[in-house]
Amino acid sequence: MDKHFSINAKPYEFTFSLEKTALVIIDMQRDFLYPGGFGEQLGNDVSTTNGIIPAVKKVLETAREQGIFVIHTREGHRTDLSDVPPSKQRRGGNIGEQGPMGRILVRGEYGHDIVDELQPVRGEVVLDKPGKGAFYQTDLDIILKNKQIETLLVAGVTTHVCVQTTIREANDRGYECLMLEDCCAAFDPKDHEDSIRMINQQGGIFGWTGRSEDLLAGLSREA
Ligand code: TIU
Repeated sequence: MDKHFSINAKPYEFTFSLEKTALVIIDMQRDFLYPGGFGEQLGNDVSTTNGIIPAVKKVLETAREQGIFVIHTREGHRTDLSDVPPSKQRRGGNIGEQGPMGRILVRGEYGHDIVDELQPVRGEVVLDKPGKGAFYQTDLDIILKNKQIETLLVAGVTTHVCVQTTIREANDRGYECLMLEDCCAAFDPKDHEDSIRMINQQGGIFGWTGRSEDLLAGLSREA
């Protein structure tokens, strides 16, 4: 029997069915979270992004216990960089260059993989994406359709880049999204706060935003 839940969120209560929901964890890769990676090479302070790891871990563990379908995404490219648009190569950081954790944002490199704390387990989808949005040039939409998923719980980094782009793409495709505020981060907290407002404004123009403690509390009481 499917279970339904209702949790406190903005702009109003967020209701969802367990069977039709996926947890999508965006780009929790060493390159964005650990010192020496892509994020830091772009001139950012990674303490803001890696600070969310414990909150994301708690939600991931709860999702596993509850049987919520889990998808992890990774931003990155082929080793020959043939899938990097010239514009991204020019303006997208040092893609392909050697860093302390391997070649920046290249698949198979240590820095490209998901942080130790959030490593996927058997049965979870790992989705490699070349762009910021998780739907662009990936099979995410067909995976969600095959699983009859209608609702996405979204965590990850960075809020204003890959998280927002993915939520906007999902919203246009008819999915209901709850962005987990304390499970997302941007290098600059202002970008994070502005993103929350952009998502839940105008009656939820792109979806809902809420906190993981409300999600976890909601999951312990069926609606
Ligand atoms: N995952 C993701 O957000 N990719 C980025 O490039 N983010 C930046 O903030 N640069």
